[in-house]
Amino acid sequence: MKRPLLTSSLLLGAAGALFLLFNSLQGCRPRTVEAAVGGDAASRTYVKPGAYDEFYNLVSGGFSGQVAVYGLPSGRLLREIPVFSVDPESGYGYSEETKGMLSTTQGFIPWDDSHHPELSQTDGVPDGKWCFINGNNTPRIALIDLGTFRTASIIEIPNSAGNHSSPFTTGNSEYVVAGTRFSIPMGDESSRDVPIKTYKENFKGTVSFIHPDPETGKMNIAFQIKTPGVNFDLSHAGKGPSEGWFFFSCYNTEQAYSLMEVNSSQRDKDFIMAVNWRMAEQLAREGKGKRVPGKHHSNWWNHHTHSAESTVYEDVLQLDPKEHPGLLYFMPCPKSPHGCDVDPSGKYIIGSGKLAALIPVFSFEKMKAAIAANDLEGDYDGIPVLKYESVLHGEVKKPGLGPLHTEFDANGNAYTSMFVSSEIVKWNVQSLEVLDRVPTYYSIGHLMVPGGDSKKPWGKYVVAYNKITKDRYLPTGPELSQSAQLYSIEGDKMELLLDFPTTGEPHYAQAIPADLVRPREVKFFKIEENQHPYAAKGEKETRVERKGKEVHIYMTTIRSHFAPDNVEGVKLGDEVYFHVTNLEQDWDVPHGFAIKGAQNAELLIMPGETQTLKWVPGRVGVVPYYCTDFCSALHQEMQGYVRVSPANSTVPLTAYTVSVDAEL
Ligand code: K7E
Ligand code: CUA
Repeated sequence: MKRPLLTSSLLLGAAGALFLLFNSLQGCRPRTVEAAVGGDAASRTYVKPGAYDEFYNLVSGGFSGQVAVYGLPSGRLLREIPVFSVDPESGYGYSEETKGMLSTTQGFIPWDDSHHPELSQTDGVPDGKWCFINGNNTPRIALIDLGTFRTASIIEIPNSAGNHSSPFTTGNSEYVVAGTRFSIPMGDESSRDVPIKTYKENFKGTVSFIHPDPETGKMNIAFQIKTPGVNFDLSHAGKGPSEGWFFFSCYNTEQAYSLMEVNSSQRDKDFIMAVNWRMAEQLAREGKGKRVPGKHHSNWWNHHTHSAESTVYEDVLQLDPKEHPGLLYFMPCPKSPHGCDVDPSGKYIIGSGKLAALIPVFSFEKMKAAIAANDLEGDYDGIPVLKYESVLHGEVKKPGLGPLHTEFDANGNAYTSMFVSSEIVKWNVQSLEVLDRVPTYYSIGHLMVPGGDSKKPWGKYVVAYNKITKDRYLPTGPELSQSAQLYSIEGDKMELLLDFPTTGEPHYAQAIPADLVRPREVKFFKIEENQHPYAAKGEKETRVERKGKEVHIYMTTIRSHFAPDNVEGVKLGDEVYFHVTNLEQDWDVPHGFAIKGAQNAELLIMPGETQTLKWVPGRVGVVPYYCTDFCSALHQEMQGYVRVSPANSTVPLTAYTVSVDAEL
């Protein structure tokens, strides 16, 4: 079945007008600020000095490639976690140990675009163990361990391009998903080298189900489902009655490949794709899939060696839905849906058509009934398309302009972000009645309620993550910090409480009570458990070794000196590796390491950890190194020298330390 495309110039004109609206209203200013803020807003967000916030708020950094952690309700920035981009502050991606985290089949990739943090879940509720996030550009998923707030593993997604509808989780984090934004030709070289014009014949999509090991957090791709060539945008797992299903929004069902802003908006409806992942899991288990080319890296942080390890997989298990009826269904969804959200009861699926003037709410029960009754309007590239009217619970009429994303509270209400009309709209999931609306400043993208995409939202707040900041803060040149806004949802009416700037561009975010995260907190690494091959677990183990052109310095740090702090016998042409072990066994006492002229960032070494900086000296002389983190009253004394001699020098390789406790 192919529905007719809107090709008449009249309809194109109408579509054009919608784009104009969509593009031109991005700075529209709602009511005045004064009217929007209550008098007691300050006391409701004030966290007094020394007191803690109630929630951790993990926010995507967008084009920063990282995840930022804020406290709520204060909006205070607590930490920026390096994930997909190198981070000179911590040495992530610069130290020899961390480079492997960013390794891919295309080599070392130092940047990505991170969009959707998703907390791991137990019984459909965030459990405070991990936070996943997608890398959009070079398709990857990362897992952050909330014991350390560090990236613990990263897996590359093969046969994908633009990993956007990712990494949403099933109710017990059996899987996180990755759906490709761009469809592409796949397979061997000759099948990939095809004219772009052959999109319809040759381009396909995939959705992948990634399994994180519950113990180690190491990830592998359990199976991948091949789909028609469309763009996947967002997704969410079913829960409760819809547990076992996954829902993905798709656009560009026109299968356009150029002038997308017009050509991919022709159809009146695109789709929500429903995936029976329990069935897929069963098929995979029964060996029904096919191993197809799909080389990818799975990188994992080994907490004992304090180093990244990479496993390279050559292929991936793929399922073809054409061979397995019942695996995939399409539900028609108006106008280029973006968000795809499932309410806490698991009964309703919300599609948010960016260009639609309503919000369709689908009923899982009706979807099951339509499947059972074979109530189809046809098929799309071999996949059954259910009838819109048959699967619809109802439509939210006139909610606002440019609906993007929906989150939920525990009382049956939904909160939808409206990009074009710059507002949050609250509505009731059962009655579909609009209950309240508040302006956002400006052009909200995602929004987030603590636990708001889970079975049991904690509610209390909704946070808007805005695309445009304009005049909200003191100007800082052409680029302004992006902006988040905190609203109370405890009463019937939403109330603006706080604005706070964010790092990078926030897309999605998650929040969780701090009490659920803190029991796993790691304060330092036990030195006796350090299995780094170049660790020096005491100053007696410090030394220098030459292996041809490589010089390995086994170094330690403790307040307030390095051992060794004088090294001689390094020659031009050598590669010097400083393997620095931080001997401290105390909370919050990292030491830093930097050496003059290093074409590299510093190291920041946590207590009990070993990290390595590679340095290639470029000239003869005596070169200082020092600790970069103000660690004690004698931090400024924490320094050393390396003597670099000409390539033909006969100065012997020696290292010595003159320090008060060198023999400890
Ligand atoms: Cu910013 Cu989730 Cu990538 Cu919508 S997406 S806004
Ligand atoms: Cu160690 Cu400053």
